[in-house]
Amino acid sequence: MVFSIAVSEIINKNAPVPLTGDVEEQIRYAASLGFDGVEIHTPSPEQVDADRIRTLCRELGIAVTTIGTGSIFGKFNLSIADPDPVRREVLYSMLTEYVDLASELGSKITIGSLKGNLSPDRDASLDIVRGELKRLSSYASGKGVKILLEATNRYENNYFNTGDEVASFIRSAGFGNVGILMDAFHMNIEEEDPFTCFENYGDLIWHIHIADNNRHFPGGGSFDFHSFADEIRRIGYDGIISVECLPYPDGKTAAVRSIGFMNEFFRA
Ligand code: LER
Ligand code: MN
Repeated sequence: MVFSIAVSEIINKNAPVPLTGDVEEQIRYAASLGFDGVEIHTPSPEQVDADRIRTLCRELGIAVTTIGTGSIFGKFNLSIADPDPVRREVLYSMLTEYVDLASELGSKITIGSLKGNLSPDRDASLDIVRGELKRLSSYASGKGVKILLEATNRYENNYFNTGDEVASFIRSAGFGNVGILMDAFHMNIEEEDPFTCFENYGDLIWHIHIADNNRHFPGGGSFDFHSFADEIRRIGYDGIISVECLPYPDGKTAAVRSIGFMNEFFRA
């Protein structure tokens, strides 16, 4: 199992990123706590110094597990479901920069909040989403990069709210380099049974986010992580589990409490 945590240069106590500020400093801190990986959330991939980050991560023995794109949804209100082709073109060119960075860092990219919302003609809107993901996945494939498509709750996005929905979409579109990102916080809202739902698409789960039901560090709320850990073991998942929680009561405390919890619940 690879234990990872979200880091970002953007300091925002309302965003579910525990370690914020200077990214290199946050990576050092994550490594010092025993994390095996970090996911980097950034609105400006072109400003991330890939050589420095790669060298630092190699020195510390820590991986970059994925690059989060959600902050461009927040900053520019762009999404892969945008009905305006000109805005989608702008977004596509930004996303190719994320893919380039991921390729240099040996990581994946996440499409979560960036899904946006389908318009009332859901079928036509889904065709747009399929088309955008098709060209992005083919660009990413040429760079050896995989894409994580996240199931997020209905209050953030009006489609792909459950793992089943994301799995059927990926399978029917036939994307080879797109997998599912499941997030315990969203699952607790959307899944009929968050402790058995992995059964049908375990092979497609390439990344897991954890936070408690209140989006505090795992163990800081009432989500049943015992049953969740059992489910993860039952499907034989041995991949990345990444903390994406609020910096509550502060980011460092959230990170310390998270790694302690993960060692107790998820180390085999
Ligand atoms: C948003 O709620 C989320 O979970 C992020 O991983 C999406 O980018
Ligand atoms: Mn998430």
